[in-house]
Amino acid sequence: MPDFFFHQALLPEGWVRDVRLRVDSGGTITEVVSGAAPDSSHRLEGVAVPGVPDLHSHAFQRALAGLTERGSSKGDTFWTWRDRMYSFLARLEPDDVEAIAEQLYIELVRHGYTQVTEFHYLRNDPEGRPYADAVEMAMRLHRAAGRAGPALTLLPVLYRSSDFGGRPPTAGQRRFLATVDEILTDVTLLRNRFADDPLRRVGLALHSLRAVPPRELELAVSGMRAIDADAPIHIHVAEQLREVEACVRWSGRRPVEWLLEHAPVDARWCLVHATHMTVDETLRLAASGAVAGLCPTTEANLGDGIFPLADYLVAGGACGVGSDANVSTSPASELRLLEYGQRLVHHQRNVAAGGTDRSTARTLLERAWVGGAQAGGRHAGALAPGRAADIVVLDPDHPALAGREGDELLDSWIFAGDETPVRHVVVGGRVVVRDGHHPRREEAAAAYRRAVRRLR
Ligand code: NGQ
Ligand code: ZN
Repeated sequence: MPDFFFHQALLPEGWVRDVRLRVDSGGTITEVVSGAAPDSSHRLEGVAVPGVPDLHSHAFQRALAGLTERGSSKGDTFWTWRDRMYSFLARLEPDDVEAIAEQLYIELVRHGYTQVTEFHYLRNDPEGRPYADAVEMAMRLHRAAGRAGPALTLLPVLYRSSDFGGRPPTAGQRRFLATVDEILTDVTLLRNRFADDPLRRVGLALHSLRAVPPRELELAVSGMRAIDADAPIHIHVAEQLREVEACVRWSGRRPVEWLLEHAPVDARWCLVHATHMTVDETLRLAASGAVAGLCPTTEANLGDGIFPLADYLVAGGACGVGSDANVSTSPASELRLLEYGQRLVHHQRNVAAGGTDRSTARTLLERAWVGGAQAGGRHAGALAPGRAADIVVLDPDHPALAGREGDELLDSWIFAGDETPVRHVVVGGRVVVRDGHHPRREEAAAAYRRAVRRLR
């Protein structure tokens, strides 16, 4: 790998000038020198900051974006959206998923995401039978990411029931179903196939407390730990009020409360959404060390509610952002809406800043860098030795960033417009986007158009 040279960079100690980064053949930063001479290093013009991890994606849902925005006489909810999503996915074939995912991942990297964690539950064929290769669909995501460039963490998803109390799955859920043993076998298969690939990581997801009964949750978690003690474990939790109410009826506990009492939740876990929490749950989740996986544009799109970010940050909780249903593909949109939700609720400004004269975008990005990397099980999130060389190079000449210095660059990236001022993107030491251009952009878009037209 070449050395990289940047005129300005954000290191853990702060903003510095003339930085040379040395990267080994596995894509890990080995040395960071500031005040360096450019010498023979590969110069990427602009301002280097860590790449943003996307901690929660369902790639196939990208192709549904925009098709669920019509009112209906019954009133639209998360649950009617979900019915629509089920009928959309019923026809998806592996080729479609690969085309959709490549287009999505290119958009994600162009906007500054360098790693994607796929909460992957579209496992079986349209009749609900496993593919000849049980991890066929996961391999399609892997191939799409191989061409588009982001690092990829794959989370095979355990999905067993349609609701609390082990209610049988519905016909619309047959593509998601597998036993604990089958899912753990998927995990092992994928781990073996990716053993030598520093851009791949495998963990486990439990779809939700609705979809995974307690005994199977326990078996899956202990099985995953026996395979890989450090692997990330994710779960959707407390996203919708109806889900919270059903959980209380079933167990006498709220979902986050139940999970914290019954599962070994710690820093290797990511609780996706966790929208509806009492103050007590908020503090306990923060203390657990788990990452709250926040997906503000999807949560807004689906009418979920607003995460109690202010209390959670004061309590020192870890969090990061995910693109989830992929109605938006930019980390700036997620972080901006995360902060704006708080402003609207609290009638204040700069809620996430966390102190006098602190930059809101810097605080939000630092959480997303650290929490996202933690949730993705990737040693990344900072320009420092031992971390993956996942780098976003901002364009200081972009009108949105012109005349900005230091943290103002970050505040302007997140809060000053809809265009992305990302110039170059590096993943694991490889330049994936150069001067805003992705080499696969046209070809991937053509394949994507063919897929979505076929699916209409
Ligand atoms: C999903 N999406 O698995 O794609 C879910 C909806 C469900 C979000 N939670 C399905 N945003 O929760 O049952
Ligand atoms: Zn989700």
